[in-house]
Order: sequence, then structure tokens, then C-alpha cells
Amino acid sequence: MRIDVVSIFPEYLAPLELSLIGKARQDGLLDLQVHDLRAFTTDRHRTVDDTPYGGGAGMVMKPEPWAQALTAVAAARPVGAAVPGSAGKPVLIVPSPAGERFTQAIAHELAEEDHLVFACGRYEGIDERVLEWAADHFTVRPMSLGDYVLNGGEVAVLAMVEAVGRLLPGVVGNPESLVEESHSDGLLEYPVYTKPSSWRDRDVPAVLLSGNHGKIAQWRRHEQYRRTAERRPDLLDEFDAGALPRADRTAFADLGYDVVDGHLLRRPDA
Ligand code: 6GU
Repeated sequence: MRIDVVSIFPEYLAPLELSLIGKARQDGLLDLQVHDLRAFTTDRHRTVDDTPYGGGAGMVMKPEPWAQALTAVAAARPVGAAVPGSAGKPVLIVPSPAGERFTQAIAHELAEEDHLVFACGRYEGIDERVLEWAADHFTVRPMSLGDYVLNGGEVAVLAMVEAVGRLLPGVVGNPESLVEESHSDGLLEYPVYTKPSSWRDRDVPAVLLSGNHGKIAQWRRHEQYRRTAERRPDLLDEFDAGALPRADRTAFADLGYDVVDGHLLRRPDA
């Protein structure tokens, strides 16, 4: 996969040289290039922003440096680009609190692409015409990490590149670990423990020491239900409860949920 990141703070992306993603780049699994937006300015002061039409606080990123930068990176499209989701165009991801919510499902979608471009806005954002213009050359996807505000897209890009990069073939050593993690099945992960079995008067749940793999799998699944109900009940709206074994229905009943038409329904009295 090829990834280009355009930013006025290219040093902000230095952590992408570390750990799993850094290794993937060294191993040639990921071709990641970071570009300084100011390299695409033409004035002496390398200006990237200006005051907003209509007034208001803050500054807006000027369109022309972005058009120059995005034209350059679109031309760097990987050769032999066979194209799954995006009709031959690279995907332009624009980090913004006003974007679509970035999820594990979207990380999987993006991992199928051959060319991702991240446009890091700063200040109050990028002139909207850039996104309209870019649609001729890219599949444009404004993306938000969640309902809070960052100063710019760089931190969000670190998160999204890591989430996508670790799904690329060969990046995570043991692909099994991608299957059993939070959000891969729409539930939060079960709690984990390691040695010693008793630590500061706290014991590891006995079932995990039992050697009974069926029992262990059931306990872990029920812990996923319990945690998800407690911390992220919104995720249970999407959960397919159609084919749950009786013990799992009972586990949900204990958490205050009934199964109705394959969906979980919170009991009003619970
Ligand atoms: Cl993706 N970008 C910015 N600037 N702020 C955010 C965000 C993204 N997600 C949440 N807040």
C-alpha cells in the first residue's frame, strides 16, 4: 500500500517510523511518504492560510497550495493499481471533527485500497472548494475520530494510519490477534490476565486456570457481553442475537436484556 500524508508539520508524523508501522515500512509492506504543504507554495512567506470570507475567528487554509500538493501526490499513484472500492482513484482522507466517524469497519475498507492520501488541515480548516475540486481525482472521505476537537489532523492521521496499517497482510506477526480484539466482532474485548495467578491478594478468575477450553471461551464471551453492556451499550443495538445459545441468552437476561426478533432489547425495569 502507498500512503501520502500532507501537513504543515511533517515532523508530527515522525512516530510512523517506530514500532509496527515503522517495521512495515522497512519491510516494504507500506510505502509511506510525508510531504510539507509549504513546499507547494510560491510566495516568499510560504503562506498557507488567510482570513475567512464572511468573517469569524481563526484562519482558513488557502486552496492553491493544496491543489498543487494533491496533484503531485495523485501522480505518485502506485503502478499496477488494481482497484477495489474506489473506482481507480486514490482515497483522500480529510481528518476533521466534521467528518464521518472512523471505525474498525472503515479501517478494514481502507486496508483494501492501494493508495491513501491524508490531507492534514490546521486552523479552522481547508477552503471547501479544495474538497469539491479533489473529487475529480480522488474518492474524498472527511473522517472524524470522535466527538472532540483536535488542533489539526496530524494526531488523527497517526491513529488512522496505525489502525489501517496493522490490517495489511504481514504487518501483524500473528493474524489471529486481529480476530480476537475489541470491535472485530462488534463487542469490547474480554479482560486478560498473566502470571502470577495471585497478585496483591487478587486472584485470576479460576476458570482461566481450569484447562477447560469450552468453559473458558464461554466465560470470555460473557465478559465481553458484560463489559459492552456496561461501557458501550450503544454497540449492543447492532449485535446479532439471533443464534445465541441458551447460556448466552441467560447471560444477557442477567444484564437486563431480552432477545426479541434477533435483537437485544433492554428491559425497561432493568
Ligand atoms: Cl479526524 N481531526 C481534527 N482536527 N479533530 C478531530 C478529529 C479529526 N477527530 C476528532 N476531532
